[in-house]
Amino acid sequence: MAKIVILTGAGISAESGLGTFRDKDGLWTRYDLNEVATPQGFARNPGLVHDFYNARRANAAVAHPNAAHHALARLQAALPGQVQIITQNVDDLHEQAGSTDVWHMHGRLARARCASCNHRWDAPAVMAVQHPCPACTAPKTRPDIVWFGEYPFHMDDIEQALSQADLFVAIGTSGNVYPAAGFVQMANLAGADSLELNLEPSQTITDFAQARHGPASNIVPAWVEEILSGR
Ligand code: BJW
Repeated sequence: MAKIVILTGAGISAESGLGTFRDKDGLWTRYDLNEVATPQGFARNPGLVHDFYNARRANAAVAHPNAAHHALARLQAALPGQVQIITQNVDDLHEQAGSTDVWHMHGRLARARCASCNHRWDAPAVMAVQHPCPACTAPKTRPDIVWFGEYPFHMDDIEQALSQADLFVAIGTSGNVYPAAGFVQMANLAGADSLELNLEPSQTITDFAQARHGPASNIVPAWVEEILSGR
């Protein structure tokens, strides 16, 4: 049974109104990533980091999946057990579209974590560091997000899926951030075919066997239709 491993990034959610990081007007042009997306930044100013993620949680709460998220959910439903979605995104638009078993390698806005005992729980709309952990009561609440210098989630499962992939597809990701940017090389080493679907050529374009460029809401449904019609 053919295995398709799909990596998504901020570009797939751009047409749902959620900002990307490195495009013109992207989040990193307005915020200093060292202050809002590192453990050191959180230690220096947890209030600033919570403000950043509380605002992103509020934006994500009113966002809806677009045609690209729906197309991937359709592909998963049509090929049960053959399509694994790995996302770098912290929104839940894949799940809202009906995808199941999505690996959020950089965490989720919808979850909170205790920086003291690692307990996790559903995030309230507005979080603050002082909120006591439901398990150990420490006032060390943080977003359940993977920041720079931290180890991404699901890496063992991801490495195994890539080693068994027949096709690796990266959608809406600039290829700037590791380890995700290295997945195409891991899939290539495993003998998989590879396809980039992005607005423009990414940093890792030369590692892909094939590429199509344009808005995700156009090129992803078109690709899914081709797969499902056997073309
Ligand atoms: C569209 C579109 C449309 C627009 N349609 N497309 C030196 C060398 C190599 C590595 C390192 C290094 N120094 C440090 C590192 C490691 C570091 C890293 O990679 N740094 C780089 C900046 C160099 N990585 C880490 O620290 C990671 N941990 C780690 O490495 O642990 C050790 C380890 C080693 C080996 C194995 C395993 C582990 C952790 C990284 C954590 C990233 N965190 C962030 C923020 C938290 C989440 C959040 O707040 O949301 O995650 S950073 C940010 O970038 C976010 C994203 O998930 C991530 C990737 O961004 P993405 O999705 O690619 O978005 P953009 O904006 O970059 O690109 C969007 C693309 O979409 C563009 O190409 C557009 O063209 C396109 N697009 N509209 C289709 N409509």
